[in-house]
Amino acid sequence: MLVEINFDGIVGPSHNYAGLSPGNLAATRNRGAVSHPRAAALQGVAKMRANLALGLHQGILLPHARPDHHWLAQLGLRYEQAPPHSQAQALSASPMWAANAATVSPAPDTADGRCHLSVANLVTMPHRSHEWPETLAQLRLAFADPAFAVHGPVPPPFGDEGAANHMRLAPAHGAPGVEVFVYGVAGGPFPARQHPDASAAVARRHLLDPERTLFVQQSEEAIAAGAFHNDVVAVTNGRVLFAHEQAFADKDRFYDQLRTAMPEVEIVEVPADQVSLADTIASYLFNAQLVTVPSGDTVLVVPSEARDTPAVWNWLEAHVAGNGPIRRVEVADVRESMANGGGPACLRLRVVADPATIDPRFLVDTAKLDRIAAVIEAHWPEAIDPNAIADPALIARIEAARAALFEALDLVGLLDSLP
Ligand code: SUG
Repeated sequence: MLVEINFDGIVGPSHNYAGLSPGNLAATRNRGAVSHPRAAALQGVAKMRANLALGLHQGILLPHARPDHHWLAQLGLRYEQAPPHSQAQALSASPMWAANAATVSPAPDTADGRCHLSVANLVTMPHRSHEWPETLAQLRLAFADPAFAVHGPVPPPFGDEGAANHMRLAPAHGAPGVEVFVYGVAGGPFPARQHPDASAAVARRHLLDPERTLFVQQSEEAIAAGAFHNDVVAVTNGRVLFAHEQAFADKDRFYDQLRTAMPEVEIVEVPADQVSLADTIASYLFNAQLVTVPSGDTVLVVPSEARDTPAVWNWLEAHVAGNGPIRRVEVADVRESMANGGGPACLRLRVVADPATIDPRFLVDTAKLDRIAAVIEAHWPEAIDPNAIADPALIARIEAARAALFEALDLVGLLDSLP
């Protein structure tokens, strides 16, 4: 039976605020602030627990080896003598944002009836460009069953940031759906991180039906306002598209195409005169998990910043009080991740599959989350000052923390041979 499983990236022990992503306003604003890796990772675990309590299926992706010594070696560097910017790029815990791990096309959408995953190359930002080899190793392990086809990255220079720029609509998770690839062309002063040729390549490799595959340009004004990924201004689930009025370059054309491909689509558009792009970016209203719970209701899991932003909370309350498709709003506290520009939706990768076909080490229940939380409590650094990342004792602590987690999850040695 095909169900949706959310795979959350466990926040790694090196989580810190280095200001590495131009165009990501939270990350650049918090550059140099002291981070709290232990609290960050426990916030992530609490979000997973809340998802389980909603009746959803939950998986995990693991923190990567940080610092990334393989990558530094390719640059002719060792961590100890690397310049500060290279140290920060090698140390980032950015693999936590699993929505950027891969693009996923569930089996009902593909010509060969397999679920296809393409690891994202993330070439635009140096600190993210070296994630894909370990992500690919994890995906190959978790999705080794023939029900899946796991692809390597699209070659550079075509930037691909994975599921954060991909949306799926389907009458039910296990039914054929419409896949929407959102790319960027211009972003005002900021880079457009998803190249249209990368989106097209992923769609071809995933053997999608052109009749049910749409390519849509993200609006320049959205990227310029801080929506460095489409999932900051739009999200889908089931028959519902929930989007800001200014998310797309030509929304009328997109909505027409969507209604043709899926006449039963419900488009919930938030007008700019009720919620500005600035409030959208500050609150991450759309970087929410839009999910179907077992009762059949649609629930939106928003970050607590959405409750703290009056225009956003007013809009949500009015929508739920009216007869809108979103029946309930849940609030998740992921403030540590949010301060680096990553909300509830950034932290998860959605996969529609039969859980029996997935390596059980990548699936969690509350008992396993208890074990993970105990490792985090015992080993994750409480705080990291980004000016102190050269400290060998801190690096030793970070490496030992990940090793303890791998031990607890029975994964020691399984990711040692990277592609
Ligand atoms: O790529 N932040 C991430 C946030 C990713 C959010 N993901 C989605 N929207 N799906 C990024 O910009 C900041 C790291 C730092 O500056 O230390 C960072 O990489």
